[in-house]
Amino acid sequence: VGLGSGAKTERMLGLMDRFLKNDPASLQKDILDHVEYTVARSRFSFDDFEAYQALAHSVRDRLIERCHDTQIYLKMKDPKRIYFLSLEYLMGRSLSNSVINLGVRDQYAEALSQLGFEFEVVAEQEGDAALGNGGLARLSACQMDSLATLDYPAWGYGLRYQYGLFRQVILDGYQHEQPDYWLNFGNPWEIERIHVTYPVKFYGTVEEVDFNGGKQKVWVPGETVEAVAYDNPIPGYGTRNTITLRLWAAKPSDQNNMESYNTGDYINAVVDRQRAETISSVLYPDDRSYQGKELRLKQQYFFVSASLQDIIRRYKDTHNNFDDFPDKVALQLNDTQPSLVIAELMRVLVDEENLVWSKAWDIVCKVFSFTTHTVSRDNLEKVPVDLLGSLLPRHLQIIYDINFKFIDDLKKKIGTDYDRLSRMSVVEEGAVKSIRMANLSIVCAHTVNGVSRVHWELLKTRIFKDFYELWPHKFHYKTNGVTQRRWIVVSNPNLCSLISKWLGTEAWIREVDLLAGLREHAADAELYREWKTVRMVNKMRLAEYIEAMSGIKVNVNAMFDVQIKRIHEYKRQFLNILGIIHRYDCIKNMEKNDRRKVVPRVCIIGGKAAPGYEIAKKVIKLCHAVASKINNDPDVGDLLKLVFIPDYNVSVAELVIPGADLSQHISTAGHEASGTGIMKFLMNGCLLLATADGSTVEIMEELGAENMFLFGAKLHEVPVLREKGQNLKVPLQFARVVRMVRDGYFGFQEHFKSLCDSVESGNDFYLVGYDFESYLEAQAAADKAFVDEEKWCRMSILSTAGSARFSSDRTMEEYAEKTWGIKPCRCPF
Ligand code: CRA
Repeated sequence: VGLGSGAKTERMLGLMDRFLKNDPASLQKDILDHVEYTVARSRFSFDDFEAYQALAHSVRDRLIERCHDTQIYLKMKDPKRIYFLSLEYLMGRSLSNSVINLGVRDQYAEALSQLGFEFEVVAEQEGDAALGNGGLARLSACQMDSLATLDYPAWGYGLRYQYGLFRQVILDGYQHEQPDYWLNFGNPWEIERIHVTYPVKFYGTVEEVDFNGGKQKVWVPGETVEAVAYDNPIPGYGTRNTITLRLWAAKPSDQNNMESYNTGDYINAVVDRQRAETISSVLYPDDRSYQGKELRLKQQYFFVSASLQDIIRRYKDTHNNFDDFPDKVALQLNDTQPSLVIAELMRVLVDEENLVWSKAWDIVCKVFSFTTHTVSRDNLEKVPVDLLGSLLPRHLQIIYDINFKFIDDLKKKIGTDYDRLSRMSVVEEGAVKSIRMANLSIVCAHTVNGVSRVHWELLKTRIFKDFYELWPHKFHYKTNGVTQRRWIVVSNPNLCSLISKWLGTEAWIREVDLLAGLREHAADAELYREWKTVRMVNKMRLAEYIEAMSGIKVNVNAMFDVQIKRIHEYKRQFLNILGIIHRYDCIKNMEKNDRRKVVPRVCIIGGKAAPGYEIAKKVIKLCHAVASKINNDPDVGDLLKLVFIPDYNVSVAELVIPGADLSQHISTAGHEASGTGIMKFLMNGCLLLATADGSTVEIMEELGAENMFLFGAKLHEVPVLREKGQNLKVPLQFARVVRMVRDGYFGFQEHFKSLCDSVESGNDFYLVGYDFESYLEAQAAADKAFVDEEKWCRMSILSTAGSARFSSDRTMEEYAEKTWGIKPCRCPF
């Protein structure tokens, strides 16, 4: 495409009127065309789901148009691009987000209404795209939205799993996992690119061949699988820029065992080919630990190899050597899951492009940046050498070579401190010899980012202390953020209008710092009135959902107290439930008259437990056991309800968060690298009950501690308290509520035994007992604030006003400027 010259640009602009039109009449015609020709239903008779499909295809047309324009423009400008590599993305639904970012929400709503459909009802037909587990995966999705909105030349790469994160079904209070075959009814948000495919190779041997008078290592692979691209357009808000999230699916390759077709075993040959597809079939459902599993390693390499081939192909479109590669390409490793790409890029440069090792290594070290999301060494990813050696023999050699040179240099710097050398080595000796993927990433990346300031401190002083002392300049942090487009504009439209009204502009949707302007109105009685109305409408919507889902009728005037996130011991849902038991116990033991003073609460808990995580599953069961006791106790009535929301996912979050009064982020200090759920609640004016962990510390600085309910052991106290173990003083109320569970007050005595054991003194690693007292105090402070409606409302407004810093727009700007060295490139058409 030879744009650039004046005449051609002119011609291009002349084609403007060829763009799809966005007035309601044109949209209506588009929708009906898609009903008839894409969905293949009569335009005189179609239901909500078919309306959704047609609508989605009509939006898709617009996305494709913008995607093409963006790519054409970027190709012309050839700026440095950021390639974001992540094995997980939690996109949720796309319809509402897309039409809002395209600026055509109201036009579509009108077009639909003339056809007799309601936009909200149609949008509800969409299922979630859940190609990820939790925080890390939703963070990737938020960051893609920000990259598009801020006009950065970015690509996301990932895997197109056929089965996303399992669906959680609760039977008798126990979690059961059901496969999420999300592609069953087609996926209008993706574009299959059958011409964008790459072979990905596995197994085989490494041979030495003569080359240029010397020896050259050559990998002779044993199996080839084809990677096919599926493009998911990500539209920016207030810009024509639409970037691409390219996900790879595995297909059998024609390069495989052609000869077996001649051996007569035709059926088995076909079945064999189909096995290739299993590589991209299923997402691993654990969000913190990775065991050395061959399929997972295959997924990682498959994704990395296809992405890199694509990136290099694009680079080579305009360059004929690798000299400018670091000036044109930034590669971002989202945790260690894509880290094999380091060895893969070395292999391509040295074995295929014939660069000398030192030149290749120089390039590799300039292009990679690495973000770690982990706080504990135990959770760092390791790959057994045997496994890697059999699947990717050449890569193992390359990693050994990288390590050999690294250790050699290191010895020159630190001498023969063998303990330190062995801690820092990329190769871990031991019962199972393994590759430490984090060490590999740090050795090669020019920048290592943490995800909050506290996390950065932990990286420097604990997890990667040795590396920090060697290369202090590499270590930084970019506090996580979430996108206000999804978490206010899409999920809380009433609050969105209210904010725009009081700020006198919608500009905050792109320039999020403007939100701070709400502070000026934090004492305005009129704003209080409107703010409360919006919040009440959201609570009513949530109450309806709760009733439809569980049959429980809740009092909308009660405080809605929410904890939704993955179930983990360190996130301490157990502490929350024990607090609820304490509240219940207090109500039971009160005189009837005193009960009038109790602040009514609806406690809402939701989240999935990893399928093999027994103790987390017991927490879910306990929640149900306690709920069935409390919710059916006439002494308690509306004063206390406990609701478990099943199958927590992005679209459930969009409903629950705007309706929450109080939200809990109560991990033991030092365990949450950042936490991003808290930022969504903050944006929606929900008050926070939290420990000083992860990004909460920065939120506290922004809001002032007086506008939150903080409690619990501080980061530096935790190790000291753990030391004390058995001798740690635990409050009496704590012993009492644990005993109630232990003695079978809620039934299932045997089942809950190990759960109770896990918080017994001497055993209580997560300090549930120690923090219980200050937790109850924080809860009491929340009760007190809630009855002072004005105070609560002011704190709520200040929460939204203080949330600007926790937008992923800020995070992406920091990355662009400080880590990737990229600039916005805005499509002018
Ligand atoms: N589980 C951290 O635990 C953090 C997100 C995103 C996590 C969270 O505290 O907010 O990443 N870590 O940075 C992770 O996935 C592999 O490690 C998470 O989501």
